[in-house]
Amino acid sequence: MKKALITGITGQDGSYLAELLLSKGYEVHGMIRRASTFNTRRLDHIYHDPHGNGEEVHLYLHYGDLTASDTLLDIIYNIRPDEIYHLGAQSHVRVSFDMPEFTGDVTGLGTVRILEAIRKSGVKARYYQASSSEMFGGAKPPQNEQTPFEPRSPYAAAKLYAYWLTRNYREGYSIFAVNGILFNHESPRRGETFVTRKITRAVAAIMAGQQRYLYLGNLDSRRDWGYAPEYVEAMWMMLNRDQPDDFVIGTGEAHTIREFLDEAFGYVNLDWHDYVRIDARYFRPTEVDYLLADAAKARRELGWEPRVRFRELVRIMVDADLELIGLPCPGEGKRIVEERFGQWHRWDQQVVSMDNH
Ligand code: NAP
Ligand code: F7E
Repeated sequence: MKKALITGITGQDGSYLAELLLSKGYEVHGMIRRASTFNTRRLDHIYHDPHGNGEEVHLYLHYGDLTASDTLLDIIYNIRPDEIYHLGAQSHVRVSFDMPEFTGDVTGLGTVRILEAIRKSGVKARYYQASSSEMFGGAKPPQNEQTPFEPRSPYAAAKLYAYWLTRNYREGYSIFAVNGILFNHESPRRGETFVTRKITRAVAAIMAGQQRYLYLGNLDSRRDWGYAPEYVEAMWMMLNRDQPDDFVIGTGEAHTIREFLDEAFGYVNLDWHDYVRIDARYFRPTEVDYLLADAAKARRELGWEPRVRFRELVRIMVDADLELIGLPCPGEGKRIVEERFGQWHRWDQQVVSMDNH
């Protein structure tokens, strides 16, 4: 049985990746942060208490933190994983302007702490680095593996540091280390303060009569949005090939926030102009205007191809948020997930928070 370690297992991608690896027969270990409240709501449906009811246990959780090298070394040395998926990060771009030093510590230095733990422990683990399209920043679209980086936020700069460290440890220490340069990917499990989820939650709350207005920032930026469960498959593919290499992953289709609003509100026959207000606090000191993936290399060398397109993604997310709030949903998104992925994932554990970055 192969063993995998996932940092950031409590996040959107971590939870989907844990499900994928369990379905492939892996023993999965996840690093979680100690918090005063539960932070495992995205995992509760796959976690079994080791003292429990005789169910087989293949998912184990360990306390650790990306700012504490001792925990990283302990976990890696003791588990001796075959594959490490490093997904943990302070991942919010707007927040990285409020907390640039912290973001550098967690998102940038956290990576070198893990790479050093691999090197010093002598564990022969393959390593996946969650690199980001944000690293392209101001570079002209479409962006691919050859596009020069132009980071425009503390988050992007921290990810770029981690990107180069990953390449350096691959070249200098022969570690099987790869960068997955993933464009935005979303789902019903997306953090509530990223723009897509903020919009689909608001659609549901407005329909339920619980919210009057939705406050947003810049509506003109363009993003290449895909469906997160498909992106974690690409992560696994990158670690399960003969040679380590870096790959861009995205749909090749970009839309503005306005277009997202059109689709999400239009799906339930609302006009977003009646509900959306602009609040300057959501603007960023420097914006990334246009991200569009050229994922031809992934298509060619990994055989990876996205199946869920923009319109379908929006419908999946709106259906899920309507159900979460207790309303009937039109059901087109739900049907797509059931037909193509076999199950309508559980998100009913999700807390509806008032935080609004
Ligand atoms: P996410 O939902 O924000 O999850 C981030 C994870 O990192 C959470 O599990 C979080 O734990 C953990 N974490 C944060 N600070 C930590 C620390 N100091 N020590 C240990 N763990 C810590 O992010 P995501 O959307 O799943 O993205 C996964 C990774 O891919 C991130 O590195 C992100 O930057 C990168 N990425 C994401 C996208 C995207 O569109 N989603 C695109 C490109 C790259 P808590 O639950 O305790 O907060
Ligand atoms: O913003 C605009 C905002 O925060 C998208 C992370 O997963 O993807 C994500 O970063 C766009 C930006 O995602 C609001 O200005 C307008 O232009 O959803 P977002 P992001 O910044 O693209 C990359 C690939 C990552 O790696 C990151 O980890 O939407 N926008 N109004 C808004 N954004 C937010 N959050 N909130 C607003 O009210």
